[in-house]
Amino acid sequence: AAAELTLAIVKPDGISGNHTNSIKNIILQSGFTIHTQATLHLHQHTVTAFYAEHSTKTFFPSLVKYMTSGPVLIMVLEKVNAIADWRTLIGPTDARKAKITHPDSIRAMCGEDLERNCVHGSDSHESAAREISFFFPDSLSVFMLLLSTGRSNE
Ligand code: YYY
Ligand code: MG
Repeated sequence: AAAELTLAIVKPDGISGNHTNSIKNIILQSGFTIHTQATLHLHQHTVTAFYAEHSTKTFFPSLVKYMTSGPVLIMVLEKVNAIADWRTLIGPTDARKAKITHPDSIRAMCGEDLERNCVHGSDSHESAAREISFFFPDSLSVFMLLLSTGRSNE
């Protein structure tokens, strides 16, 4: 099987709570390689564009405030089945529920609740392609990998 790319983000509470190293250890121990990474303090316009699918939801203003409250670590992860496997590792969206149903997940480990859930993961091939090119539009190697898995136009 071909390697696949997905987008992971350590959100502001993950960085400020000093969870970055443990998250990176889990990533590497689970067989992913960190293909690209960048630490950014996101602007509200960037968060609005990234989370466009949620822009009409009632939680959106609060989500934007949270995601702009401090720096985030954005990573492109590479592995066979990276997209689904990273979603499994991070666990359910609601970190409070994750602590009960998926205690070994990353969101159970470092998240707090439905909003402050510590990490992001692309939810599909289509989202991964969109989200990776959103943050790394100029990366030729990312483009080649997306192409090689035949998903550049999804
Ligand atoms: O993909 P995932 O992050 O697990 O959840 P989404 O449903 O895509 O929501 C994106 C983001 O929005 C979520 O990580 C926290 C926040 N959020 C929220 O604050 N309140 C909700 N009711 C749903 C989502
Ligand atoms: Mg999502």
